[in-house]
Formats: sequence, structure tokens, C-alpha cells
Amino acid sequence: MPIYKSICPYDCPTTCGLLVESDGTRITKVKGDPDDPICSGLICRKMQRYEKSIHSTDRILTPLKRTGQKGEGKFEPISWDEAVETITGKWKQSLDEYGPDSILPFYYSGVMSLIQRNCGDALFNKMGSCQLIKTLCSSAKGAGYQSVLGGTGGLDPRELVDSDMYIVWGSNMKATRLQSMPDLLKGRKQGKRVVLIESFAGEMAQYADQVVLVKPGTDGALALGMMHVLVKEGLEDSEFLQNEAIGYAEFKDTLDEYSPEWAESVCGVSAQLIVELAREYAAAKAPAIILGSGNSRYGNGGMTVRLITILSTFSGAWQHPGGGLCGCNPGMRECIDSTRITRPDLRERVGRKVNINQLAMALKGEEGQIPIRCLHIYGSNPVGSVSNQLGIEQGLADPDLFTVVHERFMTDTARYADIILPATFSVEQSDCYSAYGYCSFGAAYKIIPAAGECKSNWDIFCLLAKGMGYTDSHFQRSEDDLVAELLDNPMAGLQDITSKQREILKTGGMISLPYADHTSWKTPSGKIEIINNTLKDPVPHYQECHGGPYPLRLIAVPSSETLNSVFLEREELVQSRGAMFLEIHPDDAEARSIADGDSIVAYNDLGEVAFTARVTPLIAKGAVAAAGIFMRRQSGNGNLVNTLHHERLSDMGEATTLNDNTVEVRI
Ligand SMILES: Nc1nc2c(c(=O)[nH]1)N[C@H]1C(S)=C(S)[C@@H](COP(=O)(O)OP(=O)(O)OC[C@H]3O[C@@H](n4cnc5c(=O)[nH]c(N)nc54)[C@H](O)[C@@H]3O)O[C@H]1N2
Ligand SMILES: Nc1nc2c(c(=O)[nH]1)N[C@H]1C(S)=C(S)[C@@H](COP(=O)(O)OP(=O)(O)OC[C@H]3O[C@@H](n4cnc5c(=O)[nH]c(N)nc54)[C@H](O)[C@@H]3O)O[C@H]1N2
Ligand code: SF4
Ligand SMILES: [Mo]
Repeated sequence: MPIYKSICPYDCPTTCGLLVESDGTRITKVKGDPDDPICSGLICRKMQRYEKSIHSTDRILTPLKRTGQKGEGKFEPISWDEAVETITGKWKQSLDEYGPDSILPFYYSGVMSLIQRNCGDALFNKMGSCQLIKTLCSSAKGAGYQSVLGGTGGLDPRELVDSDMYIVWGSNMKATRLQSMPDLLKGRKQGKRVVLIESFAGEMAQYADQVVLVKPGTDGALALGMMHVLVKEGLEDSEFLQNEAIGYAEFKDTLDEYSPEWAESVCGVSAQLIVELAREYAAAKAPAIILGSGNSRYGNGGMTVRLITILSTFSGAWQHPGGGLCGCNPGMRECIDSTRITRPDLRERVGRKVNINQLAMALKGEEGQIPIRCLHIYGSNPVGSVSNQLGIEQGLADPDLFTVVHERFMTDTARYADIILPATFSVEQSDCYSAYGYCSFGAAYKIIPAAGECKSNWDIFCLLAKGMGYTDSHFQRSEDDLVAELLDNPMAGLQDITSKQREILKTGGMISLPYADHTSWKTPSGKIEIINNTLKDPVPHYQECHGGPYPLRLIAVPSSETLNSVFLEREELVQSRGAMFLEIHPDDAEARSIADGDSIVAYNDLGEVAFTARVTPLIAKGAVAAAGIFMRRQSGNGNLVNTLHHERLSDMGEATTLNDNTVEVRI
């Protein structure tokens, strides 16, 4: 059976290369590509049976029109002609009656390949519609890091082989950074220490020499406490900081107030442990902090990441191979010109800005504001993934709202659509891929024809553009033409690649790109910016998260079995993930007479969610954690964890604060 190169399209830092076996109409087998420069053939369990998803009998195969109530999930098949006519008819009417700000495009990370993810922008730019601020994931992390190191590339995980100590700071690497686990395990065998700083250490505790449990949203206090110790004991690399950083002297003076005892009172980690951790960190020559995104999803998330980034410079670790910070911005140079996909030049007016985390608020609208009349969702399942589930459902149920969803499966969001358009899988389309966690880039081409009447996002937007009467040549090309154009007009990141690598991109596969230079500071000043005068708070300091009035801090973490709403069609993965669990510390459980396995309810001012209690000492006291996104039908009362999430934003990056909510729990 012929074997083709392909690439994993999902929202995961690795963007693994795949070998896909196909008879020309069906995919029969999928495995990791051993020649892939990143994963070397190691892929997660989810993608090892990718063909089960592609050929699932639950797939939506034709355009559908709603026949029941919104949310009920009753639809009937219609032709593409009818679908396009209905949608463009509604858009034209809305443009005439209310103007372009009544139309909201909504997408996020269902598909991460570059054309299929971003191609709707060109059409909505042409239309002049609302503009979505896409900050559902880790924008606070990016903003915090950049405020100190600008565009300086962080460590590529492949550089971790040279580190001599690992601080895994809020990352469930086994679930979300699988390809770095072998290096971590090997390093540990060689005697390199692994310290895990977590609010919920469930899956990673077994791989760490030391587990430090921190109260959610307080890592900034821990970082400040450690820097206090470094300075007090003269363990910081003051020569490096004086030469390479701006504001070191001024910041150093402020550290006096952040004693380990103060830090203990904020983050719950004992002062003694903070002192030991700081000494251990300073004693290592090339320690790597492997930073997840969890602790950035707070009202103080930008500041937290800023402080951790500053800590990473304090012992001069960046000067040594393997030392520094991993998890932020490894590939620093653009590979392709994304404006060839998004076409900002087609936009003639600035549209109303809508933050993705505030969908419920936008649909509700305000007095005097133009109402959102048309919502176009693709590559996203906001009912499960965006804050304030009940508010979003209320908005989607509005009879005056016309909703289109491009989907592969009947998600809880698709159930509210007026029209559903059937979407393709990665093997049924062509595209370019850029890994966000590594220095790598790839291209993969269509292997099998689309199932049923499914179409790629690109093809759908071209059809809709035609239906709108837009004659721009952009909308008349195939996605293969666009892939070729992008590769023929490379940006700086691809300019030095070899002819062999160029050939790989033309035929399909991932290529490795050079690591960043970690000591050439790509900041406006050319230095590490400990003090940054462009910020509201030039001098970094401790900042509280949003918090709330309820006694337990709720965090919503990724599940290792699924990936956000992707793979919910896979019975074997859903089964092994199990019920909707809420992890709770034994002391907090006992105080509420909760036993392991009890049915419990978590609640706050936004609503109530039914969970099964899992009592574990691996979660910080005063915290509860819910892993994974579920379907409404899998939940005891139809409510998912994001029912309990407010729509508040982070301090930097206008990002989600989905970990920054409080609840009470009862039997
Ligand atoms: N299997 C799987 N893989 C995935 C995903 C998935 O859902 N499943 N999601 C994908 C996506 S979209 C992304 S963005 C990445 C996810 O990337 P991350 O968000 O980095 O996810 P995790 O690796 O689970 O790390 C987050 C960790 O932060 C911890 N945490 C939460 N709050 C705090 C805090 O205040 N302090 C500290 N120290 N820790 C805290 C949580 O307990 C959790 O273990 O992974 C991607 N890969
Ligand atoms: N409770 C909780 N909430 C979370 C998270 C969490 O861990 N827990 N994680 C947060 C994070 S980090 C992120 S990034 C967001 C992700 O949130 P979203 O971007 O909403 O991602 P998903 O929930 O996975 O929904 C993606 C949908 O896209 C569809 N899809 C996949 N490929 C294609 C395609 O080619 N075309 C089209 N049209 N559709 C496609 C999939 O079937 C899926 O239903 O969720 C956030 N919300
Ligand atoms: S989900 Fe992540 S680990 Fe799994 S194959 Fe895709 S990129 Fe690799
Ligand atoms: Mo994400």
C-alpha cells in the first residue's frame, strides 16, 4: 500500500510528521515519521489511530439546515447551492440593514495549518466585518515573555539535552510535550534534577525529584522569593545582569520586600523550600525552566510570566547551551508571508473588535451597539472551550442570530447552527505547517478525496466569496496554488534552507530550522528589559490574580487523552479519559465530607457543574482541577467546566483567564 508523508494539524507544540498509508480513497494506517526532525516517529496515542477519526461514522458529510429548535441538534441535508445562497443572502441583508459590524467571524485552533486556519480572514476583510481578537490560549504568556526578551528566541526543546537541571513550571509534559519526555527521563537518569512546580501535579509527579505545589495564580510570588534569596546570598550573576540588562539595579532594590516568608504567605510554598530551590537553581550552570501556559491564564498571567522570564536571566543561565527558558517563542523568524493568506489589504474599514473570550458579552450586546446578527464559526467549539458556557448558549439561542458552523462532527456548538457546512480532515487538504513549540516548518498535500460532500475551509470561503459577488483573483485559486505561492516567496526563516529541504517542502514533510541565538537580545533596547517603560507597570512587582469570593480556586487543565474538543468522536479515548472528574485535596474534601468517587457539584455565581470527586494529595490545598473538554451529554447536568469561567481578561495580551475562577463544592 502506498505511504505518504503528512503532518498533524492539531493545536500541539510539536506538529509531528506522519506516515500515512492509503489505498487512494481511505487511510488505512497512520504512524509517526521516523525521519521527522522533531518527533523522530514518536507520536501520541490520539494520532496513532487517526484513521478512526477520519472515517468515523459520526462525520457530517453534507451541508445541513436546522429543522428543530436551536441547540436541539435536528437538521436535514441540503445542497451546497442552497447553503451558499442562504448564507450569502443573510450576509447581504445584514450588511444592508446593520452594516459590517453586525457580522462576526469566529475561529480558533481546531486546525492549525496555516491556510486552513487563517483563510477566512481574507473574505471577512473584504466584507469589513467585526475583527476577532484571538487570545483564547497563551497570549498573556507571549506578552509577559516579550516584555522582557522581545523577539529573542526561547529554547527549542531539542536543546534541553544540554541542560543540567530542569524546572518543569506548570506543564503536564507527558500530555502536552510528549516528545521532550525521553530527554527529561534520560537527563534524570544521568543525575540531572527535575523539579516540578505545579498547582496540580497529577501526571508529572512520578517524573520529578521534587514536587512544589503552589496555590493557583501565585507563581509570581515564588519567582520573586527566589530572586530575593539569589540577591541576598550573592548567587545572582551580577556581571551578566549589569552588562546585559536594563533596570537590574533598580529592580534589585525592590526585592527586599519579597522575602521567602512573604512568598510563603502568598503562594503556600514553605520559606525553607524556596531558599533551597533558589540555591539549587543558582548552583546549576545551565538550568532550563520548561514553562507551560497554565499559570499565564490569570488576571496576573502576563506579570507572572514576566517575573519567571526575569528569573531565568538571574543566574546567567542563557549564556550556556541548554540554559534559559523553554516554552516561549523558539522560532523567531517568519517562514511565510501570512498576509498572502489573510489579505489585510482587502479591508477598507476598521471593524469592531471582539475579544474571543467575551463571546457571550458580544452576543448579548449593549444598548446603542449594533447587534451581532450573523456569526460564522469554524475550527472552534466555543460552547465547550470559551468562558461562560451558559451565556454563550443563551446568545446562540437568540432567534434573531444567524449562525453558520463549519464542522466535522455534531459538536455542542454546531447544534445551535442554522446551517452546518461539512469540513475536511488534514489528509483531504493541502497546507503549510509551522510548529509553535519548535524551530521547524512543513508542507503536506491532499492524500485522499474529501469524504461525502465535505470541503476544506479554503474551498468553502472561496465559494462564499463567489456567492457574495467578490471577483478578486485571490478567491479563484486552489489551495495547492496558494501553497506553491507561499513556498515560492519565502520569508527570512526559509531563505537559508538547503535544496534538499526545499524539495521536502515541495513533496511533503517537516524540515528543521536553526535554533535561535539566545544571547542576541531582540528587544528595542538590545538588552534584557527587566524594567520596561512601555508598560503600565515599568517595574515588575507582585500582582494579585482576579480570584473571587468562593473558597476554592478552580483550574481547567488539558486532558492527556483528548485535545480540547478534538478526538471526542473516539470512543476508546473518551472511555479511558473517564467521567468529568474534579480533583480535590484530601483536607478540602474532608472539610466537606467528600469521599473519592462521590458525585459533587461545583458552583459559583455563574452556575453549577456536576462532577465526580477525585481526592488526591497531588493538588495544592485550596485548589480544584478539571481536566479536558467534554460534550454536554457527558455531563451530569449538561453544564461543562467553562460554565464556571468569567469573561475577565489577563493583565497583558487581553488573554483568557480560564484558570482564574473560584468555586465552592458540595455533595
Ligand atoms: N493531550 C493534550 N495535548 C494538548 C492539549 C490537550 O488538550 N490535550 N492542548 C493543546 C493546547 S491548545 C495547548 S495551549 C497546550 C497546553 O499547554 P499547557 O497549558 O501548558 O498545558 P499543560 O501542559 O497541561 O500545563 C498546564 C499546567 O499548568 C498547571 N497550572 C495551572 N495553574 C497553575 C498555576 O497557577 N501555577 C502553576 N505552577 N501551575 C499551574 C496545570 O496544573 C497544568 O498541569 O497543549 C496542547 N496539547
Ligand atoms: N475547559 C477547558 N477549556 C479550554 C481549554 C482546556 O484545557 N479546558 N483549553 C483552552 C485552549 S488552550 C484552547 S487553545 C482552546 C481551544 O478551543 P477551540 O479553538 O474552540 O478548539 P476545540 O474546542 O478543540 O474545537 C475545535 C473544533 O474545530 C474542529 N475542526 C478541526 N479541524 C477542522 C478543520 O479543518 N476545519 C473546520 N472547520 N473545523 C475543524 C474540531 O472538530 C473541533 O470541534 O480551548 C480553551 N478552553
Ligand atoms: S497531537 Fe501533538 S503529539 Fe500527537 S501527533 Fe499531533 S502534534 Fe504529535
Ligand atoms: Mo491552547
